Amino acid sequence: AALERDIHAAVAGRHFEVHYQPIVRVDQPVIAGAEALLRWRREGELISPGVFIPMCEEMNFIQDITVLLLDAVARDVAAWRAEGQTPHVSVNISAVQFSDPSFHERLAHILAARSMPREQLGLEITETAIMSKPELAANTLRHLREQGHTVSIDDFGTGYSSLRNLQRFPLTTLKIDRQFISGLGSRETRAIVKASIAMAKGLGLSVVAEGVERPEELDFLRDCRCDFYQGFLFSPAVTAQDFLALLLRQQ
Ligand code: G
Ligand code: G
Ligand code: MN
Ligand code: NA
Repeated sequence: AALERDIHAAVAGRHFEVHYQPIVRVDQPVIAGAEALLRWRREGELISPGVFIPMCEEMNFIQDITVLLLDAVARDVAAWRAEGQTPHVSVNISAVQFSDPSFHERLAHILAARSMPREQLGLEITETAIMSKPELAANTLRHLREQGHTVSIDDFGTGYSSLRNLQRFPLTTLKIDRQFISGLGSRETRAIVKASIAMAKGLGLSVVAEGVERPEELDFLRDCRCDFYQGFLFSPAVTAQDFLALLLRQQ
């Protein structure tokens, strides 16, 4: 209840920060982009989006949060560009946001107002969000692709995964959920991950493995020809400034 009371003030006062987790090539240690992750700074403490995003959805603040997020991303992208850096950035879109039929139009409008190149922004959507309204989702995805965005299916393998969804919807990227990566000690899980990567690549998708923490996990992903990874092995999500430092360091 205290959190719900404070979220009004937090949205109005923009007490949110965006952190960036590097997304790195598997074949060589080069940063390709980042996943933008929101944090709410409340009384010196960082609160996870897992807590406040559902609250914002219930309280009808989710549009405000999206604007806030894209404002911050556009500002950070512009600052990085001034330093000669143009990483790809992907943002998470919840099922509630994605079920708005005018989502792609609102997004185009916000990005145009902030001069943010659309090719530099990707959207991460869960299977559950796509499958709750498949026809609407197909339509929105088509628009997003026409607008130049990449579209990832997030947390792949955790929902009602249907392999057919990968073929049926105009996606560009598959993100393998971190529970599969932390499970790579098991032979069965290795078989699932290996087959998922092969299948996605066969369908022309690129593949990102999430939650990579150990060198042997990265070795396995390299054997499977996975394209990209993110995880504590390389870096947790860091501030925009620290992310820029990581980009500049690799030149
Ligand atoms: O970074 P962290 O572990 O706290 O993220 C928790 C969850 O919150 C993740 O599943 C992530 O996808 C989600 N999340 C992070 N940032 C955003 C955001 O800006 N919008 C939405 N809808 N979800 C987000
Ligand atoms: O659901 P989504 O993948 O969007 O959320 C990403 C979440 O995963 C973030 O909350 C981030 O902090 C967390 N995360 C990122 N890398 C790792 C990792 O290597 N290990 C663990 N346990 N969590 C991670
Ligand atoms: Mn994500
Ligand atoms: Na994920």
